Amino acid sequence: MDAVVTSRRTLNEYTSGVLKSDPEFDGLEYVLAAIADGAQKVQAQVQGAALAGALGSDGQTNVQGEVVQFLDTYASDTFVEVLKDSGYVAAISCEEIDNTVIVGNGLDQRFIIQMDPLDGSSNIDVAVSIGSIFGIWKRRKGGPVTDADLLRPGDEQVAAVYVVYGSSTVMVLATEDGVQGFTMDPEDRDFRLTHADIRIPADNSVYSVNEGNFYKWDDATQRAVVSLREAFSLRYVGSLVADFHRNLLKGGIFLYPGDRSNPQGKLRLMYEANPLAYIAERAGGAASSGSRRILDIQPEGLHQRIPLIIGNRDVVESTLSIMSGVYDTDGE
Ligand code: AHM
Ligand code: MG
Repeated sequence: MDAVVTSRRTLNEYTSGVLKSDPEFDGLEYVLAAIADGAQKVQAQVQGAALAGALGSDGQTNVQGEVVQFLDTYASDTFVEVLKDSGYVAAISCEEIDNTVIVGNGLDQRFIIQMDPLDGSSNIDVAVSIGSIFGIWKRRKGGPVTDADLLRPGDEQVAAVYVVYGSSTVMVLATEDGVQGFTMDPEDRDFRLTHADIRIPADNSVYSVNEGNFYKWDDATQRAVVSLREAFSLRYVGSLVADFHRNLLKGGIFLYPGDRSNPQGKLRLMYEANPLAYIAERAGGAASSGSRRILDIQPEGLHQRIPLIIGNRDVVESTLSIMSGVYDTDGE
């Protein structure tokens, strides 16, 4: 058993083997190593939070007006620190921070990170899977980081990552080289390649949506969800990363549509929809806002919300056709 585990490639072995051959990715391996380091720290904190009395909130709210949990702040501070220390990051935008953290404009600082450091906040206190999400863009050449560097479509990402802290801790990385999943080894805490070249299985079996919002949706969205009900089983964790991860590995569609009170839905374009859309497309899936392919959308604000329909391409397309939406097949 041990021999099998330790023979699996570590994240560092994978990134130094694959990314080093392409100058486009110079330094990205250090950014990914920093994310892995931060994830190890956050995972340890999440596991021990109740024992350390670190569950719950001090009552503060973030830029979205949502209550910030102690672990949200810990995760945000941890990832900002490790990403700064990597030496390759110019700027970090984050769900929990109003304004972008500008790290520096050095020659090596060529990446911009948009992150949700701890996704699924409402599940923190009840031992249900949560996660972290990262979109990675390259800084434009020369000069300080500007809004034009930060507000760029998801199509310009060079990589995207999420980590799910569940019954195991898994880091999923998408680059032009495809989608790879690394599981944290409980012995030495290294991430090892366990899910190579992930493709969303053709057999869709699951739909994931907050059915409690049903009567807030417009008629077309209701019709689309009724049609999914008739065909598939409902699975909804309420942590985007956990719902997305299950559907990526097993086949499925996830929806967070707009509704009467929140026409743009709940999820954020830059650090929730864009990274997961990038991963979904590289795994053969699709992601739409209902009217646009997610990766085509020109962002207007760092914290803007967007409806999200993501998963198996054919089911996303058939769902959109009932919602009268489109998925522009410019994607993969
Ligand atoms: P968060 O980033 O503050 O944790 O909020 C996002 C979460 C997602 O993980 C999840 O998909 C969604 O909110 C669930 O919302 P709801 O409880 O409305 O179904
Ligand atoms: Mg989130």
